[in-house]
Amino acid sequence: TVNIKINGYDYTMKKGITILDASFETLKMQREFMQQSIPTLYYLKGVQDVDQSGVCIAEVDGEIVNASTTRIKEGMEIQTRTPTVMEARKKALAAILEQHNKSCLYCFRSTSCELQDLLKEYGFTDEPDLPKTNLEQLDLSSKVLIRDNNKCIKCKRCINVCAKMQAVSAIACTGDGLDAKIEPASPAGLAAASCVNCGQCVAVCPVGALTEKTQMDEVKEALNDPEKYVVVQVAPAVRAALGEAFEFPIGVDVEGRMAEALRRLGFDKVFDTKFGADLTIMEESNELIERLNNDGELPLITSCCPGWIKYAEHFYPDMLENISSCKSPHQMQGAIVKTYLANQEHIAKENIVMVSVMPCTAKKFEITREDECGAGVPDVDIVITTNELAQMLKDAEIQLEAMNPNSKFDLPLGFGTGAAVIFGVTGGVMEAALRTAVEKLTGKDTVLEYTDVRGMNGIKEASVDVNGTTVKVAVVSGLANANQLLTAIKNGTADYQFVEVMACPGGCVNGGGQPHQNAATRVLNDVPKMRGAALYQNDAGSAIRKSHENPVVKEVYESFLGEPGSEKAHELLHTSYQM
Ligand code: HC1
Ligand code: SF4
Repeated sequence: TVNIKINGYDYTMKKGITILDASFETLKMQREFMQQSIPTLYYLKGVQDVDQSGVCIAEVDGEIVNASTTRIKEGMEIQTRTPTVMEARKKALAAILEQHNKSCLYCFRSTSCELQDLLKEYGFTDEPDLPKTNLEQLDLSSKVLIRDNNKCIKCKRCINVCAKMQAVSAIACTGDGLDAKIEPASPAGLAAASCVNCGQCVAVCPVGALTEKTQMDEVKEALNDPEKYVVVQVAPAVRAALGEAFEFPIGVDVEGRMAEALRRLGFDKVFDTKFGADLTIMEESNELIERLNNDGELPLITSCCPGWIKYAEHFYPDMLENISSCKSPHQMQGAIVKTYLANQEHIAKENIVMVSVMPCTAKKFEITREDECGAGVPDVDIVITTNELAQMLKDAEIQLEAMNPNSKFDLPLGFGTGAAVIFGVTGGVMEAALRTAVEKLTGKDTVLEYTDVRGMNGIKEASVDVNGTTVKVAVVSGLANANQLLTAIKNGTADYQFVEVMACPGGCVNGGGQPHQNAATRVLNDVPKMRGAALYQNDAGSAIRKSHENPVVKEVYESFLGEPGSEKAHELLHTSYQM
């Protein structure tokens, strides 16, 4: 350890860490109970270590140093807010601002923008705010994302997350500093650069340079159309994060409040994607059992993540046979709404507008895929992200805090089990599938909690005993981890019967459409883990925790679908992939 002083206070810190790390340590100790005293703009834990923005600085022995690259030494006296430091930060911010298109009033990231926060803190006003000239064209090539170089501050977080965590490299960079040019890897734009729409770049962007293509207006239009019967469903992971946009602490489950809020927005039916997830488990466990019993293609790989599906189609076309043919839960749910529910309620399927609220940007792409129209009309018509829902609620002056925490989803298709809610966190689909598949294979009541597949590790494995035979399973999240595991499977160095893949590190809870948390918050909290814990708690508190025990699922099979894997189930609930 070494002894240092920060702003006159004594600390003993681990040798070799940076000044920035040391300042985060003081925050953890709560000695500096103000805010983070060294700001960051480029730095992001696990994504971007070096912060060259010019704001991440401190004064040591009368000299200004970069806090993200300078390491602490015995006896070092660090000042983080001297007039010289503050002036230098202001200059750096002014240089960034000069290049930035200041359209804050209508920017989707207004109020969750790391640059805007700093500008406010450092006393910038609107007065010298001249419109930016030489505006660059937006990259609108993607179906789901918008890249706006006019707002880019060249932090390179998107490049790192896309290359290192997702093994995609759809965004590239030439040049240095504020003159750097951040561009898609293909001149034809992001969509042509093999982007898989995962939105991890959106999640880490400190400003509004990368955002989802919003569809809030389409939802409002449908709600205002008296001819339309507008149904909404909400993904598991949304309830674990929506609260953050309304000042709830991280990891608070707002399921009930959210159901009431959606009703107030005017939807005709408010459903939970949990129902679709239970249905997915019925179909997918049936597929697993068939493949195990009939020497089918193994490992079976899960199919509910559309970022992963696009990645597989592009990078592993020879493994598409391994991927389950099951549609993802919200697509299955849409197909059931437009058939079973349409019959029950005597509504023409063409008049139903199915809206999904998802933590995910790739879901916006998924609904446009071929073979996602079980009833001859799209299963799902519109996808909005958690962030878009938060915005819509704010626009309608619906306060989540004021909603009833015990409000319920509508029946019948708003009912789901504990197995379904953990879909939203890495390992959850596997655990839910095992709860059903092992019981079906052994005919015995099985364990409920498969703890080996829980936790935030990027690659997890477990062995399950089924009638004396060992079934080996693996769970990966983050596409770079998926890439590693699939390479091992292809090379024959790994051998599994069942694999879960989620594109986003930590699973859907960490999706590209979830509320933004700034760099300091991400250092102090394991955000995906805290959101995941809320889902495990939701499962533990559920009366029914196995998908095959969902009474509504049973009813829908009995009166409508027949058996899992039936012809009707295939027509409505399964899909295909393209090389
Ligand atoms: Fe997911 Fe899924 S869990 S994909 O991660 O299978 O988005 O939450 O809705 O469809 O249920 C996302 C989450 C979500 C689907 C389910
Ligand atoms: Fe890369 Fe995902 Fe962003 Fe596409 S959406 S550019 S794949 S990080």
